[in-house]
Amino acid sequence: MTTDRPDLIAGEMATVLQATRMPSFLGAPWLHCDTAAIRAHGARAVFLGVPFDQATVYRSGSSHGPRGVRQASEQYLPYLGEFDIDLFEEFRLVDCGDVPVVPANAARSRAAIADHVGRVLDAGAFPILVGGDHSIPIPAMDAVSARVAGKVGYLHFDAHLDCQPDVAGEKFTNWSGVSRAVERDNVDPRNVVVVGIRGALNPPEQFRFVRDHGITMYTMREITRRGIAEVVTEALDRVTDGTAAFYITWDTDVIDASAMPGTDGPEPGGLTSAEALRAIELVGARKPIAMDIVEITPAYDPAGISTRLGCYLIFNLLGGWATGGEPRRA
Ligand SMILES: [Mn+2]
Repeated sequence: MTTDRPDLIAGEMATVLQATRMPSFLGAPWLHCDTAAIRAHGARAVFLGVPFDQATVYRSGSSHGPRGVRQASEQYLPYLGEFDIDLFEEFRLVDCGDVPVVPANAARSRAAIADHVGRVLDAGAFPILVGGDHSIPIPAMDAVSARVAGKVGYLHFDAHLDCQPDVAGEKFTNWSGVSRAVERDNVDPRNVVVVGIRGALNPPEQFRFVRDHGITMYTMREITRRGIAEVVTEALDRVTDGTAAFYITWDTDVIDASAMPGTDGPEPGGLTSAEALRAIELVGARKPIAMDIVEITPAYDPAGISTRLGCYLIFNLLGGWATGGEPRRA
Protein backbone atom coordinates (compact mmCIF):
# COMPACT_ATOMS: atom_id res chain seq x y z
CA MET A 1 0.00 0.00 0.00
CA THR A 2 1.41 3.41 -0.97
CA THR A 3 0.44 6.54 0.86
CA ASP A 4 1.99 9.69 2.20
CA ARG A 5 0.44 8.91 5.61
CA PRO A 6 1.49 5.30 6.12
CA ASP A 7 1.25 5.68 9.88
CA LEU A 8 -2.47 6.39 9.79
CA ILE A 9 -3.26 3.68 7.25
CA ALA A 10 -1.21 1.15 9.15
CA GLY A 11 -2.94 2.14 12.36
CA GLU A 12 -6.41 1.65 10.96
CA MET A 13 -5.43 -1.71 9.49
CA ALA A 14 -3.85 -2.78 12.77
CA THR A 15 -6.96 -1.97 14.75
CA VAL A 16 -9.21 -3.82 12.33
CA LEU A 17 -6.96 -6.87 12.38
CA GLN A 18 -6.86 -6.92 16.15
CA ALA A 19 -10.59 -6.53 16.45
CA THR A 20 -11.24 -9.49 14.24
CA ARG A 21 -8.37 -11.81 15.15
CA MET A 22 -7.51 -11.36 18.79
CA PRO A 23 -9.12 -10.38 22.08
CA SER A 24 -8.86 -6.89 23.50
CA PHE A 25 -7.34 -6.47 26.94
CA LEU A 26 -9.88 -7.96 29.40
CA GLY A 27 -12.48 -7.83 26.65
CA ALA A 28 -12.60 -4.03 27.01
CA PRO A 29 -14.14 -2.09 24.12
CA TRP A 30 -11.82 -1.50 21.19
CA LEU A 31 -11.50 2.19 20.44
CA HIS A 32 -9.52 4.03 17.81
CA CYS A 33 -6.68 5.90 19.45
CA ASP A 34 -8.38 9.20 18.87
CA THR A 35 -8.65 11.95 21.48
CA ALA A 36 -12.28 12.76 20.73
CA ALA A 37 -13.28 9.08 20.77
CA ILE A 38 -11.57 8.46 24.10
CA ARG A 39 -13.17 11.54 25.59
CA ALA A 40 -16.60 10.65 24.21
CA HIS A 41 -16.37 7.18 25.76
CA GLY A 42 -15.38 8.72 29.08
CA ALA A 43 -12.33 6.49 29.38
CA ARG A 44 -10.02 7.32 32.30
CA ALA A 45 -7.53 4.54 31.53
CA VAL A 46 -6.41 3.31 28.13
CA PHE A 47 -4.53 0.12 27.24
CA LEU A 48 -2.18 0.96 24.35
CA GLY A 49 0.04 -1.72 22.84
CA VAL A 50 3.49 -0.71 21.63
CA PRO A 51 4.81 -3.66 19.57
CA PHE A 52 8.24 -2.10 19.10
CA ASP A 53 11.49 -3.96 19.81
CA GLN A 54 13.77 -2.39 17.20
CA ALA A 55 15.90 -0.74 19.91
CA THR A 56 16.72 -3.99 21.70
CA VAL A 57 20.41 -4.44 22.49
CA TYR A 58 20.27 -8.16 23.26
CA ARG A 59 17.31 -10.56 22.84
CA SER A 60 14.38 -9.28 20.82
CA GLY A 61 10.80 -10.52 20.73
CA SER A 62 9.09 -8.08 23.06
CA SER A 63 7.13 -6.78 20.06
CA HIS A 64 4.79 -9.67 20.87
CA GLY A 65 4.26 -8.42 24.43
CA PRO A 66 0.97 -6.58 23.82
CA ARG A 67 -0.53 -9.59 22.06
CA GLY A 68 0.63 -11.91 24.85
CA VAL A 69 -0.81 -9.74 27.61
CA ARG A 70 -4.13 -9.43 25.79
CA GLN A 71 -4.33 -13.19 25.34
CA ALA A 72 -3.45 -13.83 28.99
CA SER A 73 -6.16 -11.38 30.07
CA GLU A 74 -8.83 -13.62 28.54
CA GLN A 75 -8.68 -15.61 31.78
CA TYR A 76 -9.60 -12.69 34.05
CA LEU A 77 -12.56 -10.61 35.11
CA PRO A 78 -12.67 -6.81 35.18
CA TYR A 79 -13.81 -7.08 38.81
CA LEU A 80 -10.86 -7.06 41.23
CA GLY A 81 -11.95 -8.68 44.46
CA GLU A 82 -9.10 -7.42 46.65
CA PHE A 83 -9.90 -3.84 45.70
CA ASP A 84 -13.66 -4.35 45.24
CA ILE A 85 -13.70 -2.40 41.99
CA ASP A 86 -14.76 -3.14 38.44
CA LEU A 87 -12.25 -1.65 36.00
CA PHE A 88 -14.91 -1.01 33.39
CA GLU A 89 -17.01 0.98 35.88
CA GLU A 90 -14.20 2.66 37.78
CA PHE A 91 -12.01 3.64 34.80
CA ARG A 92 -14.20 3.06 31.72
CA LEU A 93 -11.16 1.07 30.55
CA VAL A 94 -10.71 0.73 26.78
CA ASP A 95 -8.18 -0.90 24.45
CA CYS A 96 -6.90 1.49 21.80
CA GLY A 97 -5.04 -1.20 19.87
CA ASP A 98 -1.39 -0.95 18.97
CA VAL A 99 0.71 2.04 18.02
CA PRO A 100 1.42 1.61 14.29
CA VAL A 101 5.16 1.11 14.49
CA VAL A 102 7.05 1.26 11.22
CA PRO A 103 9.23 -1.74 10.37
CA ALA A 104 12.92 -0.91 9.98
CA ASN A 105 12.41 2.74 10.91
CA ALA A 106 12.89 3.43 14.58
CA ALA A 107 12.69 7.22 14.22
CA ARG A 108 9.26 7.15 12.60
CA SER A 109 8.15 4.53 15.12
CA ARG A 110 9.20 6.78 18.01
CA ALA A 111 7.25 9.64 16.46
CA ALA A 112 4.17 7.40 16.22
CA ILE A 113 4.55 6.37 19.88
CA ALA A 114 4.81 9.99 21.03
CA ASP A 115 1.84 10.95 18.88
CA HIS A 116 -0.40 8.19 20.24
CA VAL A 117 0.55 8.77 23.86
CA GLY A 118 -0.29 12.42 23.28
CA ARG A 119 -3.72 11.53 21.94
CA VAL A 120 -4.53 9.68 25.18
CA LEU A 121 -3.13 12.43 27.40
CA ASP A 122 -5.10 15.07 25.49
CA ALA A 123 -8.26 13.13 26.31
CA GLY A 124 -7.43 13.44 30.01
CA ALA A 125 -6.95 9.68 30.29
CA PHE A 126 -4.17 7.56 31.76
CA PRO A 127 -2.10 5.75 29.11
CA ILE A 128 -1.00 2.20 30.02
CA LEU A 129 1.67 1.38 27.45
CA VAL A 130 2.47 -2.30 27.07
CA GLY A 131 5.68 -2.93 25.16
CA GLY A 132 7.74 -3.54 23.47
CA ASP A 133 11.28 -2.75 24.54
CA HIS A 134 12.63 -0.36 27.13
CA SER A 135 13.29 2.46 24.69
CA ILE A 136 9.55 3.21 24.74
CA PRO A 137 9.68 5.70 27.64
CA ILE A 138 11.91 7.96 25.52
CA PRO A 139 9.18 8.92 23.01
CA ALA A 140 6.49 8.61 25.70
CA MET A 141 8.33 11.26 27.70
CA ASP A 142 8.34 13.46 24.57
CA ALA A 143 4.55 13.45 24.74
CA VAL A 144 4.44 13.98 28.51
CA SER A 145 7.02 16.77 28.47
CA ALA A 146 5.13 18.66 25.77
CA ARG A 147 2.01 18.72 27.94
CA VAL A 148 3.18 19.28 31.51
CA ALA A 149 3.92 22.78 32.72
CA GLY A 150 6.55 22.24 35.38
CA LYS A 151 8.93 19.48 36.25
CA VAL A 152 8.33 15.79 35.61
CA GLY A 153 9.55 13.04 37.93
CA TYR A 154 10.84 9.76 36.50
CA LEU A 155 10.45 6.46 38.34
CA HIS A 156 12.35 3.54 36.81
CA PHE A 157 11.84 -0.04 38.04
CA ASP A 158 14.53 -2.27 36.57
CA ALA A 159 17.36 -4.65 37.42
CA HIS A 160 19.43 -2.37 35.20
CA LEU A 161 20.50 1.25 35.45
CA ASP A 162 19.85 2.00 31.74
CA CYS A 163 22.33 4.87 31.96
CA GLN A 164 24.23 3.96 28.80
CA PRO A 165 24.76 7.26 26.93
CA ASP A 166 24.80 5.38 23.64
CA VAL A 167 25.41 1.94 22.10
CA ALA A 168 27.68 2.12 19.03
CA GLY A 169 26.62 5.73 18.68
CA GLU A 170 22.88 5.02 18.88
CA LYS A 171 21.17 7.01 21.64
CA PHE A 172 17.66 5.57 21.63
CA THR A 173 18.33 1.99 22.73
CA ASN A 174 16.57 -0.05 25.40
CA TRP A 175 19.64 0.52 27.62
CA SER A 176 19.54 4.33 27.51
CA GLY A 177 16.21 5.46 28.96
CA VAL A 178 17.54 7.05 32.13
CA SER A 179 20.33 8.81 30.20
CA ARG A 180 17.75 10.41 27.94
CA ALA A 181 15.39 11.31 30.80
CA VAL A 182 17.97 13.33 32.74
CA GLU A 183 18.83 15.34 29.61
CA ARG A 184 15.38 16.88 29.51
CA ASP A 185 14.99 20.51 30.54
CA ASN A 186 11.95 19.69 32.66
CA VAL A 187 13.49 16.70 34.45
CA ASP A 188 15.63 17.34 37.52
CA PRO A 189 17.86 14.32 38.22
CA ARG A 190 16.90 14.70 41.88
CA ASN A 191 13.43 13.57 40.78
CA VAL A 192 14.82 10.52 38.96
CA VAL A 193 14.80 7.24 40.90
CA VAL A 194 15.90 3.76 39.85
CA VAL A 195 14.56 0.81 41.87
CA GLY A 196 15.60 -2.86 41.93
CA ILE A 197 19.21 -2.62 40.71
CA ARG A 198 21.25 -5.83 40.78
CA GLY A 199 23.16 -8.33 38.71
CA ALA A 200 26.02 -8.50 36.26
CA LEU A 201 24.80 -6.21 33.50
CA ASN A 202 25.49 -2.81 35.04
CA PRO A 203 28.93 -1.48 34.03
CA PRO A 204 30.95 0.74 36.38
CA GLU A 205 30.54 3.83 34.20
CA GLN A 206 26.77 3.62 34.65
CA PHE A 207 27.15 3.62 38.45
CA ARG A 208 29.37 6.71 38.03
CA PHE A 209 26.66 8.27 35.84
CA VAL A 210 24.09 7.73 38.62
CA ARG A 211 26.39 9.24 41.23
CA ASP A 212 27.53 12.20 39.11
CA HIS A 213 23.97 13.18 38.16
CA GLY A 214 22.53 12.82 41.66
CA ILE A 215 20.07 10.11 40.63
CA THR A 216 18.61 8.12 43.53
CA MET A 217 19.28 4.40 43.34
CA TYR A 218 17.70 1.61 45.39
CA THR A 219 19.46 -1.71 44.99
CA MET A 220 17.65 -4.99 45.37
CA ARG A 221 19.64 -5.64 48.55
CA GLU A 222 18.36 -2.41 50.08
CA ILE A 223 14.80 -3.42 49.18
CA THR A 224 15.31 -6.80 50.84
CA ARG A 225 16.75 -5.11 53.93
CA ARG A 226 14.13 -2.37 54.33
CA GLY A 227 11.04 -3.87 52.74
CA ILE A 228 9.37 -2.97 49.47
CA ALA A 229 6.71 -0.64 50.88
CA GLU A 230 9.17 1.60 52.73
CA VAL A 231 11.51 1.88 49.74
CA VAL A 232 8.77 2.55 47.20
CA THR A 233 7.12 5.15 49.43
CA GLU A 234 10.45 6.97 49.71
CA ALA A 235 11.00 6.69 45.95
CA LEU A 236 7.55 8.15 45.32
CA ASP A 237 8.28 11.03 47.69
CA ARG A 238 11.35 11.84 45.60
CA VAL A 239 9.71 11.71 42.16
CA THR A 240 6.82 13.87 43.38
CA ASP A 241 8.94 16.41 45.28
CA GLY A 242 8.36 19.72 43.48
CA THR A 243 7.14 18.08 40.28
CA ALA A 244 3.89 18.67 38.42
CA ALA A 245 3.64 15.03 37.35
CA PHE A 246 5.64 11.83 37.34
CA TYR A 247 6.13 9.05 34.82
CA ILE A 248 6.59 5.40 35.76
CA THR A 249 8.49 2.95 33.59
CA TRP A 250 8.45 -0.71 34.62
CA ASP A 251 11.00 -3.08 33.11
CA THR A 252 9.66 -6.53 33.87
CA ASP A 253 13.18 -7.80 34.61
CA VAL A 254 12.97 -5.99 37.96
CA ILE A 255 10.95 -9.06 38.92
CA ASP A 256 12.86 -12.24 39.72
CA ALA A 257 13.54 -14.47 36.73
CA SER A 258 11.51 -17.25 38.38
CA ALA A 259 8.33 -15.18 38.11
CA MET A 260 9.29 -13.32 34.91
CA PRO A 261 11.19 -15.65 32.56
CA GLY A 262 9.51 -14.13 29.52
CA THR A 263 11.68 -11.05 29.22
CA ASP A 264 14.68 -9.84 27.23
CA GLY A 265 17.13 -10.17 30.12
CA PRO A 266 15.75 -12.32 32.98
CA GLU A 267 17.69 -11.72 36.20
CA PRO A 268 17.78 -13.77 39.42
CA GLY A 269 17.60 -12.18 42.85
CA GLY A 270 14.75 -9.81 42.04
CA LEU A 271 11.33 -8.81 43.35
CA THR A 272 8.88 -11.56 44.13
CA SER A 273 5.60 -11.25 42.28
CA ALA A 274 3.95 -10.23 45.57
CA GLU A 275 6.53 -7.47 46.13
CA ALA A 276 6.07 -6.25 42.57
CA LEU A 277 2.31 -6.07 42.96
CA ARG A 278 2.56 -4.24 46.28
CA ALA A 279 5.04 -1.80 44.73
CA ILE A 280 2.86 -1.00 41.78
CA GLU A 281 -0.31 -0.50 43.81
CA LEU A 282 1.57 2.06 45.92
CA VAL A 283 2.65 3.76 42.68
CA GLY A 284 -0.94 3.77 41.44
CA ALA A 285 -2.10 5.48 44.61
CA ARG A 286 0.07 8.48 43.67
CA LYS A 287 -1.55 8.75 40.23
CA PRO A 288 1.27 8.90 37.66
CA ILE A 289 0.62 10.76 34.41
CA ALA A 290 1.50 7.74 32.27
CA MET A 291 3.11 4.33 32.60
CA ASP A 292 4.78 1.67 30.56
CA ILE A 293 5.33 -2.03 31.20
CA VAL A 294 8.08 -3.20 28.89
CA GLU A 295 10.24 -6.16 27.90
CA ILE A 296 7.54 -8.83 28.12
CA THR A 297 8.67 -11.46 25.61
CA PRO A 298 6.08 -14.26 25.51
CA ALA A 299 8.16 -16.60 23.34
CA TYR A 300 10.62 -17.20 26.19
CA ASP A 301 7.89 -18.33 28.58
CA PRO A 302 5.76 -21.21 27.31
CA ALA A 303 4.04 -21.45 30.72
CA GLY A 304 2.59 -17.98 30.26
CA ILE A 305 3.29 -16.80 33.81
CA SER A 306 5.05 -13.65 32.56
CA THR A 307 2.11 -12.37 30.54
CA ARG A 308 -0.25 -13.18 33.41
CA LEU A 309 1.90 -11.19 35.80
CA GLY A 310 1.86 -8.42 33.20
CA CYS A 311 -1.93 -8.35 33.52
CA TYR A 312 -1.67 -8.18 37.31
CA LEU A 313 0.75 -5.25 37.18
CA ILE A 314 -2.01 -3.33 35.41
CA PHE A 315 -4.71 -4.62 37.78
CA ASN A 316 -2.81 -3.63 40.90
CA LEU A 317 -1.75 -0.24 39.60
CA LEU A 318 -5.38 0.62 38.86
CA GLY A 319 -6.53 -1.00 42.10
CA GLY A 320 -4.05 1.11 44.02
CA TRP A 321 -5.19 4.18 42.11
CA ALA A 322 -8.83 3.57 43.06
CA THR A 323 -8.21 2.74 46.72
CA GLY A 324 -5.28 4.96 47.71
CA GLY A 325 -2.99 1.95 47.77
CA GLU A 326 -4.90 0.06 50.44
CA PRO A 327 -6.86 -2.94 49.15
CA ARG A 328 -10.33 -3.20 50.66
CA ARG A 329 -9.86 -6.91 51.37
CA ALA A 330 -6.37 -6.97 52.80
MN1 LIG B 1 16.34 -4.19 32.49
